[in-house]
Amino acid sequence: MTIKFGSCNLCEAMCGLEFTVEDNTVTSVRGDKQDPLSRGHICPKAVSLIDLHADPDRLIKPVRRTDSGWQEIDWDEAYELVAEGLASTRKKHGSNAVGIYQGNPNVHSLGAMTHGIPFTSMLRTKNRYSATSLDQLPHQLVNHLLYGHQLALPIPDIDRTDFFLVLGGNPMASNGSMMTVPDFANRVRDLKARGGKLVVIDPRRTETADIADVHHFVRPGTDALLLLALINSIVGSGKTRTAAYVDGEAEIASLVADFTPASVAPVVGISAEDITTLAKDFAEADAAVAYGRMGVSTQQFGSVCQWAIQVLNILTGNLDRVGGAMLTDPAIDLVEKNIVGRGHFDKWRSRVRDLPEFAGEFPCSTMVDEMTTPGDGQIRAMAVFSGNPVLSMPGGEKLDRAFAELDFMVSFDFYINETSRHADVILPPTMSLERDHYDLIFQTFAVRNTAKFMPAVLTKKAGAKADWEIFRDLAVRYQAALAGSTLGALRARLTPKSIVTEARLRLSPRRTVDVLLRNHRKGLSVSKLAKSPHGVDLGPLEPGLPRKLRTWNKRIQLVQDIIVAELPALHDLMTTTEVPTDGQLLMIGRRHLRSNNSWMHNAPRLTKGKPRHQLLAHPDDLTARGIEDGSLVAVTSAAGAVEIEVIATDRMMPGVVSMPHGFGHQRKGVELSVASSVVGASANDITDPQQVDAVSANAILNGVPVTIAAV
Ligand SMILES: Nc1nc2c(c(=O)[nH]1)N[C@H]1C(S)=C(S)[C@@H](COP(=O)(O)OP(=O)(O)OC[C@H]3O[C@@H](n4cnc5c(=O)[nH]c(N)nc54)[C@H](O)[C@@H]3O)O[C@H]1N2
Ligand SMILES: Nc1nc2c(c(=O)[nH]1)N[C@H]1C(S)=C(S)[C@@H](COP(=O)(O)OP(=O)(O)OC[C@H]3O[C@@H](n4cnc5c(=O)[nH]c(N)nc54)[C@H](O)[C@@H]3O)O[C@H]1N2
Ligand code: SF4
Ligand SMILES: [Mo]
Repeated sequence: MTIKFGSCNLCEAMCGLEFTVEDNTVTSVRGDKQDPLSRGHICPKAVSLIDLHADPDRLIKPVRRTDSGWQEIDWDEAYELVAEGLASTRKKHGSNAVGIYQGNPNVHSLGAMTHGIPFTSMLRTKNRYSATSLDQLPHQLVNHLLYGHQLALPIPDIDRTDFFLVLGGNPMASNGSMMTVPDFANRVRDLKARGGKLVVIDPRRTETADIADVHHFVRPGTDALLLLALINSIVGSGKTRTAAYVDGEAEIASLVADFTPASVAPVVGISAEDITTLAKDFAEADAAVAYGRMGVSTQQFGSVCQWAIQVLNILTGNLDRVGGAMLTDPAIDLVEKNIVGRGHFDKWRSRVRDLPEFAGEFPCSTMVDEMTTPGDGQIRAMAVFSGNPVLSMPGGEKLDRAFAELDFMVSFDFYINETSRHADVILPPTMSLERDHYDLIFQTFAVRNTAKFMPAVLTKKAGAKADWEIFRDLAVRYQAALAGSTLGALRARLTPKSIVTEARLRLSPRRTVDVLLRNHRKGLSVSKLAKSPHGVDLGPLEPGLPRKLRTWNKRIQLVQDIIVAELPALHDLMTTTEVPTDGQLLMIGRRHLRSNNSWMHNAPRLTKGKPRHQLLAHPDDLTARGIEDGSLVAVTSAAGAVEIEVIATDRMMPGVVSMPHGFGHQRKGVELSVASSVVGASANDITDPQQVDAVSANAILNGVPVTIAAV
């Protein structure tokens, strides 16, 4: 028996873990009390890693779909099929005929970051999609506009703030997002102990609202009005503390002039008095910080919301201030070292709906259009990297059919899920405990600077491959298939760029991390980190502006044309008297501590107990429709309909219903033995791909108008 230390990579919290290992099997998982960031915090998902590693449904070797079912094949055959499938589509129909989707777990795998990115760049397709546009695209766009880099996201200094305003986030269930904050509950306890306040704005009284000092219901999709009114109130009080490197405060004052607390109150659902008090408390706190997540990102005015949150922090002097929001100083600094590009917006547009790209990706809400609309550039083959678009993207049902029509499809996944069931070949990488890990992405968003390298805890099973090995080996076959020649002939034709790509692919993730660490002023290396298995503490967040700005003139321009262009629409929203109309309700999403997006529903530890995929509704809304608590209802939107059990609860704002995503597993050919308690229905069969954030084209997953009726 040995004890090993590492990190959890399932969500953004990066909790330090302590593993007991016997016979190359993890027998227990505990929180690592000595981890400088998570301090022993852990959630039930980390323990379920034991279930996932032992799961007989998990793929170890590649499988191929045949008329008589799935057939296990060896890696060489799988590589040949995939290289040929991707290359022949490209040769026949052009490079844009191959689409790619990079799902959420991509950013949680070191190998996918170091090797998946160079591999996908070899495909040279404009049809790139990722979970970004189902999620934090508005954050990245706003970072790009205000701070000059898509990942330059100021992080709430939760450990030193006096006033924490959370809009549309539920860190008690999600453990924080675009803010890596393990141990959230204790950090809030400490905040209160030093006299600070937590205020939550959410249409559901969430687990986070339960520990807040103040919770306000807000009508879904109207937060932009609330935020503009807060800015209006603060500007009006003359209590701004704007830094010298910020331009545009006077213009902002005139732009928000109409959006007074009194004029937005009826639509937002919060009284003018409460809005004014909130503005005053925020502006007068020594250090305050506003933070907004999924609920204010994946909604109609997602980009305006994320912009207004930054403006609120900036005008109150809380940007770049201890206890406010600051840019991080990770040991591998993706922003400062330009390891990730600064991003670009609307340099080209999508073929069917003319929607803007961001950082080379099109919005997910139009992926199904690009797959199903005939013409030059139509997607005819797809490569899906750790994702499940059929359950995760709006228009899931249509996508399900579209995947079935492709000429070729490959999934990189260790499960046969609702999406990968359509693949011709599935390439399964090893799972998290079988590979080295360093968190390249979430160190950038953490509330404290730390660094940790986790060597693989388990030896991979015979015949298994890590994701980086798959990308490395497949890249060679793909180049060969594209050149239509032998490996030798191909090598003779290598360009300098492809030589660099190939060199990057040959370097293991561990070596890549070592090079990146040594390249930074903190003077760390993998071998130095190996001596600190609990991780290294690099200290609290520190102010660093304007030095850290990546804008061309090292200044922040508050007034952004593409945001200002949305103000008339917000004006219309403000003057609407009925939201929504015709007895409609607004549907929002929900996350649970024991569930993770569309997967982990086969881990016995997580799925035991009560089901939690139901629709939540206010009792009055059910009574008004003659619907009984616990009964089956039909939920219908402009995009489709599903049937699901409903639970009455006064934790919902009247007029709002909540349904989690990632359920609806009962599909033919899905070899995922999920517990019946988590079957449910897919929320994305009723979210509408036609409705997007007008600025960024991010998906709208919250505030979807629906009707409900007894079945
Ligand atoms: N209605 C609605 N829809 C939503 C959301 C919502 O709130 N409401 N949330 C959106 C958000 S924020 C996100 S991020 C997306 C997430 O949606 P997706 O991007 O589709 O990601 P997951 O559902 O996490 O997909 C997980 C798949 O990756 C596989 N996987 C896990 N780890 C690895 C690995 O290391 N390597 C490989 N190759 N595969 C792996 C799993 O087996 C599983 O099949 O959903 C979005 N969809
Ligand atoms: N246990 C668990 N943890 C996770 C995940 C998971 O699936 N399970 N997923 C991970 C991923 S991929 C992500 S992106 C993060 C997401 O992290 P969070 O954003 O913190 O998680 P959500 O539960 O989606 O929280 C969104 C909140 O917004 C509220 N909301 C909905 N509409 C509106 C609105 O119009 N206005 C306001 N103000 N609020 C609204 C919802 O009620 C909900 O409480 O969580 C990550 N962590
Ligand atoms: S909170 Fe996230 S990182 Fe921490 S143990 Fe749970 S799943 Fe893992
Ligand atoms: Mo996400």
